[in-house]
This record gives sequence, C-alpha cells and structure tokens, in this order.
Amino acid sequence: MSEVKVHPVKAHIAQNALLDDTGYQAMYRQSIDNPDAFWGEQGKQIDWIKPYTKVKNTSYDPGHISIKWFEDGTLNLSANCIDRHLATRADETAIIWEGDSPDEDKKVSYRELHEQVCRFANVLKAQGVAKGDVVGIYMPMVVEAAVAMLACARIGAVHSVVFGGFSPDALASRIIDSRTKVVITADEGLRGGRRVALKANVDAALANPRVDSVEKVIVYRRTGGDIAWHEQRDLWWHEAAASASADCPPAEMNAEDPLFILYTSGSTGTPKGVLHTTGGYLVYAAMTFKYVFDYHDGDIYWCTADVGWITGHSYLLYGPLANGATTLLFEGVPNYPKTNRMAQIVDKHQVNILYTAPTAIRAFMAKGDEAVEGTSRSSLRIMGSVGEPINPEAWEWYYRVIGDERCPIVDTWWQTETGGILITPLPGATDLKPGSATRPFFGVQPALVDGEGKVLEGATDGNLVILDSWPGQMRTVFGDHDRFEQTYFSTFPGTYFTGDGARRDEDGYYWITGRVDDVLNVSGHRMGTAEIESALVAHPKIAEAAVVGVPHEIKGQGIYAYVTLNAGEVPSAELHKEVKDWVRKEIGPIATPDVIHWAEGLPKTRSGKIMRRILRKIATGETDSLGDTSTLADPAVVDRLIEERSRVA
Ligand code: 6R9
Repeated sequence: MSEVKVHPVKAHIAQNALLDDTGYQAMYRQSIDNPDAFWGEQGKQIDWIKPYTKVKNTSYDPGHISIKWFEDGTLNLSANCIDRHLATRADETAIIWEGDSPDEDKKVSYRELHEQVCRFANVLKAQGVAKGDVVGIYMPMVVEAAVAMLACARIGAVHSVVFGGFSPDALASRIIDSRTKVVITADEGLRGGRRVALKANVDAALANPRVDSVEKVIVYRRTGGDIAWHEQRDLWWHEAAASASADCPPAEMNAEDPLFILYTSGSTGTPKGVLHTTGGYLVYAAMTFKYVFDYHDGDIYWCTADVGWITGHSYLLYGPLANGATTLLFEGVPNYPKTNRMAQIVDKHQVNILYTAPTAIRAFMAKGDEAVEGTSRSSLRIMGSVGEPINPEAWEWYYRVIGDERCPIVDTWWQTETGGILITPLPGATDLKPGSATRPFFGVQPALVDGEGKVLEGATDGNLVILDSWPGQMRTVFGDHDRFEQTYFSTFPGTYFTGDGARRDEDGYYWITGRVDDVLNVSGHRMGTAEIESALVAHPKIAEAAVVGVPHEIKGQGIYAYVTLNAGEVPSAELHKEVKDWVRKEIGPIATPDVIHWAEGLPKTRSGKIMRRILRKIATGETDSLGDTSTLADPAVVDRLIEERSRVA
C-alpha cells in the first residue's frame, strides 16, 4: 500500500474547537459504557414538552427488532427548529436562499420562517391534513420546500420528500406505497438555467390508475410557466397562504411518532420507505451537526445537498435549524453559470462551513483552477464530504485548492437509514487521513465481520456492521417491518448490517470501501441494480438485462447495462438512444446507463442465477481474472460477452 499522509489537528482549529481528542475519548467511552446516562444527558439539548424518563429501549434480537428512544417524552420538531430561537435570535437569518441565477437571493429570519411555517401549517390543516397523514413534497430547492417540511412537523403530518429529479413513475410508486394524501409541488423548478416540469410530472404520476389516495395538490409558483390545472384538486400556495392565519400552536408529538418517510434503494425490489421518528432523530441530527462541523454561534453553513436526500433533511435543515444556525439553501447547480459558482457563493455569503460531495469535487478538479477563479474562500473554516468514498487525490485537491490548506475536512460516513453521521472526524480532535472517515461518533459501535458474521479484531477488512442502536436509527420500513428485519438484521444476526465494506487500520480508523451488495452509488446517488434492470426489461423490445457498476472518474461509479433483445430485434444506434431515454423516463436522469452492451446471452448458474461477479469483470476489462466459471450453465457465453465487449461504444 502506498504511504498514507496524515494531517494532524490544526492548532488554530483546536484552540476554539468544542472538543479535543481527550474530550472525544472521554465522551465516546461514556457513550458506550453507559448509553442511558449519556443520551439521557444529551437529549436535554433539545426542548421537550413532557420530559422523558426512559432513554434507550432497543432490541436487535432476531424476530424482535425494536428500536425506541426517549419513548415517553413529547416534543415538537418545528418548535425546536424555530420557536425556541425566537427569544434570542428572531431577527437573525435562518435561511439564506441563493437562486439558480446569481442575481437572485434572499434572507429569511427566524421570525419570518416562523410566520411562514405557521401559515402553511394552517393551509395543510384546512385541506384536511391531520396527525399521521402522509404529505408528499416534490419541490425545487426553494425556501418553501423547507417551509413545507417544517409545517408538516408542526402539525404531526409525516412528510415524504421525493427528489425533484425523479420521474412521474418513480413519484407514483412512492405515493402509492406511502398512501400520500396531499402533494406539494411547484409549477416548474429551475436548475442550471433549465426548467424542470414538476407540476406536469405530478399530473402524470396522478394519472396512474393505481394512485387513489391523493386528494389535493398544492402548487408553489416559481417560474410562472404554463401548467395544466385541475380545478377540484389543485390549489395555489400563495392564494391559500394569504388567507391562512399565522397562528398555529405546535402539536405535541410523542418521541416515537413518525416524522418522515424517505425512500431509498436497496439491493432487491422497489425502494424502501425508510421511517424516522421524532425525538431520537432530532437529538441525533442536532448533536452530530454541532460536533462534526464544530458549529459556533454565528457560523454561516452551506450544505449543497438537495432536500430530496437524507443529507438535505438532516444537515441542510433539521440539524442546523435545531442549533439556531444560518443555513444556505441553493437552488441551482455548483458549476452554473460558470465553473466557479460554488466558490463565488462561498465568498458572496461568507460561508464558514461547506458540506459537499466527492462527485462535485472531482468535477471541479477536472477543471483545475477555473473552479476558484476570482474567489478567495477566506471565510471557510471547516469543509465536509458525504455520499461516497472520497479518493485521496480528490481529498487533497479539495483541501489544497478550495480550502487553501487551512480547513480540516470531515469525511462523514452515514446512510439514509442511520438518520445522521456515524463515522467521522471531529475538527478539533481527529488527525486526518485522506480517504478515511476515521472514527465512530458517540454511541456508535462499528465492527467488521467476515462472511460468516464472525467479528474480526485489529487491522483488517470486512463487512461493516453496527453492534448496537443509536438515537437516529431508522425504526422500520414503512408498512413492512419484516422487510426491515430481513434487509438489515438477518445477514449478520444481532447486528445492523450497513451493506458497506470497510477496512480498519492500525490506528482504528475506518476506510469505507463501498457497497458489498447490489447497490450502485452514482454521483452519490443510491440506486439498486434491480431497479434499473426492471426498468430495462419493461421496454417492449428487451428480453433480459443485468446492470453492474464500473469505476467512473467523476461520478465514482457509472452504470454498465447488459441488454438482451427479444428474438427478431436488432441493435442499432436508434435503439441505443431509445433504451437510454427509456430508463431516464422510467426512473429519472440520474439512472441513465453510461454503457449499453448488447448481449446475446447472460452468464447464469444452472439454477438460473445471473453471475454478476463475471459481468463486473467483463465490464471493467479484467477478463484474465474471471475466477471460477465452472458453475455456469453455458460457459461459451463468457467468450461471446468478451468478444461483444470489444464492440461496445
Ligand atoms: C448520507 C448518504 C449511503 C451510502 C453508504 C455508502 C455511501 C455515504 C460515505 C459513503 C464512503 C462516505 N457513503 N457517505 N461511502 N464514505 N463518507 O449518502 O446516504 O444516500 O443513503 O447513501 O453512501 O455506501 O452506504 P445514502
């Protein structure tokens, strides 16, 4: 292995940091030795209506998976993110909004946010939304997306945010699964100068005969573009909000009442509705935000994630707002209108903490100094990375070019399912190694296990599991607790299985190596190979398909699709385009295959299982290490695939 560079904790950071290494060690020890005492104390960082008397009540026992935290406490999340700051910081900025165009921006104070959320909460109530009802949010990156989420939390409705880049079909399947009652959307979104037809997509999704739960669609006017209107069903946000009262007391919610559903891809089947509840999630999001980003009062914080992903939930909104921070919400894309847009926004709003993804960093890196042209970025103090493994070259570039070797990088490993960050450096406590997410956060007990589930000690690699619960953990798969147990607790019984592989070095640092299941990570977006395959085989000319991930310089992973056509169909350039467009339409642009390999046949075992191991090797050209092919039903298929590969564009 090449030598690993270590970046020791910086003196200027350590001086003012919330925690040094001794502090981290002591708190970590306590969090593991006595989780009840530790979390009992940390839980007090947020406001409770009725304080909890019980802290941890969790079981990873097969057949009895149950996760409860602070279970007899009551609270309201929106009151924690807004109301409780009004006494001290009503006029401070809660959200800085930066538009797609550099000429558009605005600031929303905590007082203004409070008023908007209360008004919109009353709009929801007037439309019949009650505690426990599911509200779909399919919005662009506008302040109203945050208002909608907080308004749901205010009245105890469960939000289900669907990324605005998803197709009508993907939206429909999430609406059907969650039994969404009201959908909130915009006429159109605006990204990189292009309009996104959000309302038209909602109309298309609701035209699906299987969607029968949606009663109302609330439409925020963003562009004023032409849209179809359904008089009985649709209403304008601005009209409904204008007549709504600005007084809406927060609902008293139990700690274990559902807060939101967020769909994410797994290795099999359709996306799962990850369910998070109120108390534990908020305690964990708030606390991790504070320590991981070493948040200090007055810091300007910018997370580039979309609200459609978990990072947009926990670290664009809830974690920062629970801490009374100023959070920046950016409508556009980081390289529009010019490559230096991200750096310009940092300067314009004097951002102190920047949280972004390796795929963005690699795209900037490919452009070199253009990414920072004409900017100083001198306001930056801490930088973060999330979504996929960051390769050491990209880490060093981020560190050197964006952060001028002044800012520590927190490489944060976590998942939709974990609610918040689980493995991460802390700026004042952890020496950094580029490419390593380093050490566990408080209360988190990672372990590496072999294929049989035996826990491995010392420096080694293996499957990453977590041995015990933490407050931010998902509680169930919406509507399917068996699937929850099956997916996360049955592979290595007694532990939570992450689906990731990792290496632990001699200092106990973790290096996440990527998914060990059939989940792809394309530009930080999770996608199941099964989802893309089922979209492909739904095409009338396609008989069979298999999808594998291949290394991609910018996206981390690219999508390589093996496609077998129905008898009588012939591959062509037109069909190639048609198939790519088909997947875009079925799932969304992020799922568009990079490569289509027209395959006469796929390698299968005698029992009919597709051997992906072989397909991965062929896709990456590693044909001299195919491994054991003796279990194949038809070994000749491999030679044909290798021969076909030479013709793949
Ligand atoms: C937060 C988020 C989760 C999967 C996860 C892993 C990968 C996320 C990472 C990372 C290496 C990091 N991942 N952060 N891998 N280093 N710092 O991204 O959630 O969309 O559910 O994806 O992303 O493979 O299992 P989600």
